[in-house]
Amino acid sequence: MISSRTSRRPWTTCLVIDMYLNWKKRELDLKIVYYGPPRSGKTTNLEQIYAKVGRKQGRRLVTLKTEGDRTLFFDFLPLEIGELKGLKPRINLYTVPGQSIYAATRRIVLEEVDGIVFVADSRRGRYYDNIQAMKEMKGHLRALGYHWQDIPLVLQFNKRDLPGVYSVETLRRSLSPTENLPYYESVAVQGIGVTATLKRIIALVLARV
Ligand SMILES: Nc1nc2c(ncn2[C@@H]2O[C@H](COP(=O)(O)OP(=O)(O)O)[C@@H](O)[C@H]2O)c(=O)[nH]1
Ligand SMILES: [Mg+2]
Repeated sequence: MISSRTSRRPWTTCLVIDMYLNWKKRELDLKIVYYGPPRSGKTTNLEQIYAKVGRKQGRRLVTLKTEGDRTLFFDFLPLEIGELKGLKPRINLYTVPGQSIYAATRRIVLEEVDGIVFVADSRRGRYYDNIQAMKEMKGHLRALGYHWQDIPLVLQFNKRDLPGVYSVETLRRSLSPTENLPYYESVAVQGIGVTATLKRIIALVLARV
């Protein structure tokens, strides 16, 4: 199914996508996707998590970047967390590539998702990019047969260190006008808010399991 959807891509692309997305589903093998507009800080979140936890666990952060340091395909970081009822949950973190030409890739990365962190860019001028990315994400989930309301979703308002950013309330209202989604402020480059966001999405995902 994945191959036919990507059949117009080079075979190497198909191979890489198949390799990660057809990862043998084990019990409590959970998939969390970091979604959001281009350059909002999704890859930076994974880099910070890798530095804090992943490296200690002997994990590898797989990032596939183009020359301009932009995410190509996706980033991938598997993590293990403590035992839960005798099982060792494995949390697979993914990011989507932000650039508009990769919409099809973003949909593929969302397949079999268990939880989503939506990384919004707090900067002025990025208001509609955030909203557009949220709209696109819901469209992809619908196309994949999900009710997006059924999937745990945490908002992260990133780049709070920059001057003249939108207020938290403005961002919250634009991205979650009625649903009261949990949200965190963050400065991903400094690691601020990254762990809190991750812990919350893991808790929500495990609560559903
Ligand atoms: N000032 C500031 N820059 C950030 C922050 N988070 C990420 N960045 C920068 O924003 C750019 C895009 O980040 P990246 O993680 O590649 O975005 P992605 O496209 O969502 O994966 C990079 O230059 C990061 O260093 C933040 O909290 N504050
Ligand atoms: Mg990226």
